[in-house]
Amino acid sequence: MAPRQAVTKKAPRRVRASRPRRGISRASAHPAQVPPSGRIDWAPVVDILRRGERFVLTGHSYPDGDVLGSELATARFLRSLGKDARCINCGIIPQNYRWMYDEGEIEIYDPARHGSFVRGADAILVFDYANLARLDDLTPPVRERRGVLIGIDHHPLNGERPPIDIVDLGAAAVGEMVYDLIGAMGGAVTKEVAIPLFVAITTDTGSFRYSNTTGFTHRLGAHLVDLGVEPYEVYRRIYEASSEARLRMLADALRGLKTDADGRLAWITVTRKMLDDRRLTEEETEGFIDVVRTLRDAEISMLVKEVGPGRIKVSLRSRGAVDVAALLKPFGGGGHARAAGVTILEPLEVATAKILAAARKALGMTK
Ligand SMILES: [Mn+2]
Repeated sequence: MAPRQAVTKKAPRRVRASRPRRGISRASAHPAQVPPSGRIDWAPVVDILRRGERFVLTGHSYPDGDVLGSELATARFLRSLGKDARCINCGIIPQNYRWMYDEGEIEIYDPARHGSFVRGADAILVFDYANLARLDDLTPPVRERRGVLIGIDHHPLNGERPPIDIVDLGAAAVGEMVYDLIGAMGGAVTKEVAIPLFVAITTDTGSFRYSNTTGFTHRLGAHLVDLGVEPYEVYRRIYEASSEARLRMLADALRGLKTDADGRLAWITVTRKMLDDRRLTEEETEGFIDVVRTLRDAEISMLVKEVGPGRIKVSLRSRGAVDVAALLKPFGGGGHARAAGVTILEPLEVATAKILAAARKALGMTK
């Protein structure tokens, strides 16, 4: 028999390994009606959130409903514990989420105003990021941080990850994970927290329709409705909020609809000129790809967007046969198997041709 080895060093911190909870038992920690998913060990995060006082909540630049909802719900919960929690993002906040928060509750990162707060925070929580490169302008102060960097995400590994990284690939939205976290903290979800959580979940699941939607998603949605969320109000404010210019630009883009591979591949393009002509900003194309994907035969749907000269954003959606996150990986992109994106620094035609070639190949087309 081998001699027992003496333990001389503390084992390195392994976030996903199971470890004893400090004074929190699962059963008593979750007063809400919907039990947590049980897939996540929140102990390291709970500890940091309990001890810390000042927190930065953020996510990928040009935040979507899942980022905004997750950080807003977490911020409101932390503030209810008397903590200083600020939501600071890069990019543009889409206008159709403006109703969800009070003035100043979500801030756009400004080095002069926020740099020292970010650097000095006890913890920086990054939601739904997939890759730390997506923090954009927040990258320098995050690198110079004094506190802990915590990732909370449901994307598969794609590039640099934070030192504490909580990943649940089974979560339909990061919002589901935040619900779990609040439960692990022993907190109750109030209406003010329920609304952004519902936004996070409904936007990432295409209003509880996409294949990531689970029974848990619906149970949690029902619970949030019981807490006072009005589903149609949320839907109306997010999806029935088009300006006339946006709808006309969608019409312009749809007139240019193209298909390939016997219709298994479909895409539309939005050029810088189209945006400028209608005086629209790029985030106003959110949802365009959902119109393309309604095509019966389109296994891959694509939105190609010229956000600047030689700066092309491509979004892909898959019916399931093709893993579009894998398809975009060689280009530095990422996301989920059925929804992924990438930014390519090439002229529009070149970027489009490259992605089309990769998509045709993924569909088994030989040329
Ligand atoms: Mn998400």
